[in-house]
Amino acid sequence: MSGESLRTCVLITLLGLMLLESAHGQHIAEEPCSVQILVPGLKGEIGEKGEKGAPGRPGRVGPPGETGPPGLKGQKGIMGRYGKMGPPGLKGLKGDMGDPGPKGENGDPGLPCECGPLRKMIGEMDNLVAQLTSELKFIKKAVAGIKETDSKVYLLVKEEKRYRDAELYCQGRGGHLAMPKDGSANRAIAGYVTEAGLSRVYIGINDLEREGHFVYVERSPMSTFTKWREGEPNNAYEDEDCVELVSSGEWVDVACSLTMYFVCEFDKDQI
Ligand SMILES: [Ca+2]
Ligand SMILES: [Ca+2]
Repeated sequence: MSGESLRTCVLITLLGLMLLESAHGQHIAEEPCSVQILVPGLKGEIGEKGEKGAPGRPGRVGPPGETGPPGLKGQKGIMGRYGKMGPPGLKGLKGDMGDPGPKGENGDPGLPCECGPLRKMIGEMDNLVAQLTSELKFIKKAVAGIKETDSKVYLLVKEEKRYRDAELYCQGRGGHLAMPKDGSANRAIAGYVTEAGLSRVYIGINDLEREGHFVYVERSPMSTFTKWREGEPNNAYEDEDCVELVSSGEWVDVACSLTMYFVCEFDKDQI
């Protein structure tokens, strides 16, 4: 647009505005003028309703819906294939023994027997078995193992016997009834008796040969060590020539015919 026509346009526009002020609502004559008018015009009347627009874009994906009520149970499926073979089961209980079979035929006649040596061997074996049985019985009756000092081994025998039989029993195993010759030996024997829950046992002291003259069961004279309970030995009823040791370790003279448990002693050198 040239400067001339711009000027014309502005002039026309200004003229139009003046006309607008004098005659409101009057249509302004159209002019071939493309210059934008910066001053806003008055609000026009409401136009007619336009045509329906094109459909909008699809909305965003909504959140997952809640779980619905369970539907009806479907029909049973067809049977599956056979499974693999399982591991072998546990061994069953042993069955009853069967009936005895028929008797076999007689064997060939044997060679003549040289029975003398065999009988001798069997006899020796019988003796050995008897000896072992006796040893086993002895061990079973010995209470709670053994007790020992530096030179002696003590064995408590839980079998009630009279004094003489008890000494014979100990002698049969290479020992004697226990002869406590000092405080430590006496304490060892007393402790043994207490641990076994017993109250009294025979020990190897007596005055069988000469009343009031006590000696060890091996006939050796008494050492200086004694452990008489107060008031003992008293030779009650003039019939107490044997000695028991009570759990406190004290000695009491008693009748030799009493039966009670006893303690044997063995020299360590001779075991
Ligand atoms: Ca006496
Ligand atoms: Ca007495």
